[in-house]
Amino acid sequence: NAMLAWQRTAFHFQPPKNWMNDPNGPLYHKGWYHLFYQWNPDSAVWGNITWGHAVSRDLVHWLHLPLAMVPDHWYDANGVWSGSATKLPDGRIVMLYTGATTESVQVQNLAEPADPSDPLLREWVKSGANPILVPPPGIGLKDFRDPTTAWRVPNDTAWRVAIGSKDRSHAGLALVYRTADFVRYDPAPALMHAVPGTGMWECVDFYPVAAAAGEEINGLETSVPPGPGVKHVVKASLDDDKHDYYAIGTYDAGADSWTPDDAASDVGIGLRYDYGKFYASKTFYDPVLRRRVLWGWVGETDSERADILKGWASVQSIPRTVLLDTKTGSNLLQWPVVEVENLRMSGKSFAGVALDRGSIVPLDVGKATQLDIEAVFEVDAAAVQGVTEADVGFNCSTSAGAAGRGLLGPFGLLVLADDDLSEQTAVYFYLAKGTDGSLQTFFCQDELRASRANDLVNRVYGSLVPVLHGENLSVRILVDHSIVESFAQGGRTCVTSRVYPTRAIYDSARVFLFNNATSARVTAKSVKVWQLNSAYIRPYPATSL
Ligand code: DQQ
Repeated sequence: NAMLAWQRTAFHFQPPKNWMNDPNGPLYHKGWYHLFYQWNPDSAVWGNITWGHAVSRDLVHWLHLPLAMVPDHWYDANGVWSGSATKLPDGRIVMLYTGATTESVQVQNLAEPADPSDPLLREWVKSGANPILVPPPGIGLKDFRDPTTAWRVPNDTAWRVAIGSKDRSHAGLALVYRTADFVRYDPAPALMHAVPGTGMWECVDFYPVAAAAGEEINGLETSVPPGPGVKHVVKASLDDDKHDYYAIGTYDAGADSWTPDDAASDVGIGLRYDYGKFYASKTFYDPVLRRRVLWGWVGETDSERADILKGWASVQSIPRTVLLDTKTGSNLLQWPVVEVENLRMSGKSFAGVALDRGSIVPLDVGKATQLDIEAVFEVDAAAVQGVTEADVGFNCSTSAGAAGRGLLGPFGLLVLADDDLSEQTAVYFYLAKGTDGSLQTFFCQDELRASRANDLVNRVYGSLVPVLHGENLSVRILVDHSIVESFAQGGRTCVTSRVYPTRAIYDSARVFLFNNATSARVTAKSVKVWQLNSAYIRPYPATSL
């Protein structure tokens, strides 16, 4: 079926077939980026979880390798679940992961490469000491999973590892353990952090970000200690609502505890990495380009039946660099890794496109199924001034989407649209204005008209995006067949959608600018649209390495 075949992505990472979920153990080793992932060898739905493995020179082109780990011991018989890699200073590579035992108890296990001198790290050996950690008293046997990358603190030789859980009152939490040898572990005296009401924390991540002027452009290695110019991020994947939440705060290395800068936007109740489909993410430090790179699992929003028909489910997000936004101080910046730009082929530029109220302008960009778009918008200041109140209390997800008309929004782009707009995915800004003159900018992505198929969960996703004085509104959009990944204001707010058009496919896909505001005139100051080449994602064995 040509429609289903079209949905396969061209430059997002995918296994050759079947079900994939969380990214696991990303690391850099001897010239290669390694990605492991939760994979079902048998079908396009979750189950029989093993670790798939692939390597890349540039985080864009991939070579699939043999499975790294399969459920072959009592302590992981029900699944080799998520985990993280740690590179020790002596070159040793330690992989910690969760095993679901024969009784479905969640335990932590240790594995290491059979031959660390193999740049491809093809063979993994599970420790004879497994399991190296079992659920502690007071923690449910099925609420103890997904060890982080380990880190060290000053004046102590022991490594630290965090593990996600929840308590009996439904608080989500991160536990910390200390270990000298990765075999024996002691619980830290206190929790790293807990947030009432947030439920099970899956795939906790913990890492430093640079906060000092001049330093903020680089990522930090995981063991960089707290101090002036360093902040620490805690991320949890909330099992209750399947979103990845982060908060920025301060790590107390003596107590192994962490405190958010702003308690009102704590982990699980505040900011998300992505307001769309993006879950169970994990970062790693890339020593070559001195950056922290984020991977996230982007699942399907079509039916299980459709997944079985097409024979696969899920992609990984484009790897994103993560930095602290030192201009706002209150959020991270996520941006596609720079190597993605090497896929850019022919580009088209448009400048000063006037978007009057209620207008739709087609952009002649040629083929429009694999695109990289950068657009900058300016809203007519007089129009904003002239409005006393507009859409106070606006919310992307409860709004009517791009079809709704407000005084100062929506305006932006339609991608994966067909000529008569019977299908379209809208990526847009929407301004709200209070009677006190305050402006709020929302960044939304509307899937409601993305497809005429009827087996889909389509939503309007999005959130507030900080816009500082004097800034234009800017967006970067990656379109890759069935995924639209969008980054507003340099990556302050991100939204990822899976979409399944039935008409806006192959040569029928188009791009439009639109402005559906009733009061604001908008100018698309600059729009650049590149065709993106397909990445090589080759099966193993490859003829050329
Ligand atoms: N996926 C894994 C778990 C993790 C969950 C199992 C998050 O380790 O908590 O496939 O998607």
